[in-house]
Amino acid sequence: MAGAMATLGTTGLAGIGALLPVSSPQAKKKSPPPQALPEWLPSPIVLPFLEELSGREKIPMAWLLGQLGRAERQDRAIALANPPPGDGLGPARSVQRVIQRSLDAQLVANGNAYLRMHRDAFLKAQEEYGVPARVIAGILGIETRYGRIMGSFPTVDTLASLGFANERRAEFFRKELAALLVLGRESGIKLNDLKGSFAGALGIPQFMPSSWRNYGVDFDGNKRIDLINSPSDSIGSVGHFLARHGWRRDLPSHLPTAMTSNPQDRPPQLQRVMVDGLEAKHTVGDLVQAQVLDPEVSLPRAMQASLIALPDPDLGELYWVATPNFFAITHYNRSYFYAVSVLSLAQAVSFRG
Ligand SMILES: [Ca+2]
Repeated sequence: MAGAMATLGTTGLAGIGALLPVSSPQAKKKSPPPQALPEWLPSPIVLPFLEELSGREKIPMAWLLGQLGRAERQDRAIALANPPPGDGLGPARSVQRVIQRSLDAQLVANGNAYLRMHRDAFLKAQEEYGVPARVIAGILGIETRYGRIMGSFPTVDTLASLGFANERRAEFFRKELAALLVLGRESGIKLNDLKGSFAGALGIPQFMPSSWRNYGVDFDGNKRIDLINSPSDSIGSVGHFLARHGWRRDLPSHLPTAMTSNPQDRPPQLQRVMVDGLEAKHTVGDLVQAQVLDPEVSLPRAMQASLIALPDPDLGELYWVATPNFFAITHYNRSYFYAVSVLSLAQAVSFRG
């Protein structure tokens, strides 16, 4: 992915080149922006979409067409967004393996170095948002290995492909394409230079365009939100995102239990305090009553918490008590295993490591 990095590294957000006549000698050679859609995009659907966006956000149609006019259909992104059933969820689906992968020595070493290098931004995010530095470091490590792997899919082309040449979650990707176009218009970021994941996620924290607009913060004080080149902005934005998705200062994210079971033989008292969704629906008091938590546990009885099951082929299921902070991470990526990865890495990294 080094090639992708090199491209992204030169994607400065400084200019407002998208809005003004460009003056660099290289740019002068470029043909004028296209005023029509590429053939593969279905005009009867895309034109009304752009017209609606143009009216709602007061963006000239010509500018929007200019952004999409050279888009190429991203068949690989479409394939990756439509995995065959069961793909990746087969026998390899093991929480112990997920934890082990997150504790990769190189990843942990990179995390420690990143924490030290950007110490001030991490401490500021911790102070402002109440999210521990190591949790933010856990997210950035799992997402992009600290900015090393940010994706090589051209973002405009990718979101247009997933929104208009693909069925699964097309509505979601159309909204993200709209958010990207608005982001480009209001920030001056050159959209056609942007590269990211096969799903359109961008930058060091892999924010979708709507998250960039809603939760991105300027944390290094240069008046621009730059999640591609600025580690500080990325660190602050992750803290802000988690705080806005229910992270609570000074509370634990989870408590592993020592219990395991075969999924078919789940004890009924566990079943009563368990969830399989993305929010806690019980309290610490309920979990004490169900004998999942020790009565001596030093957590407020009224605090929200639920039990979650984490599949493991060797042990059946492992059970963790998950608090709203655990679930805040699942809003970043809707998967228990994702949150487990982040929290495992978070526990392994430190400023002193
Ligand atoms: Ca900034």
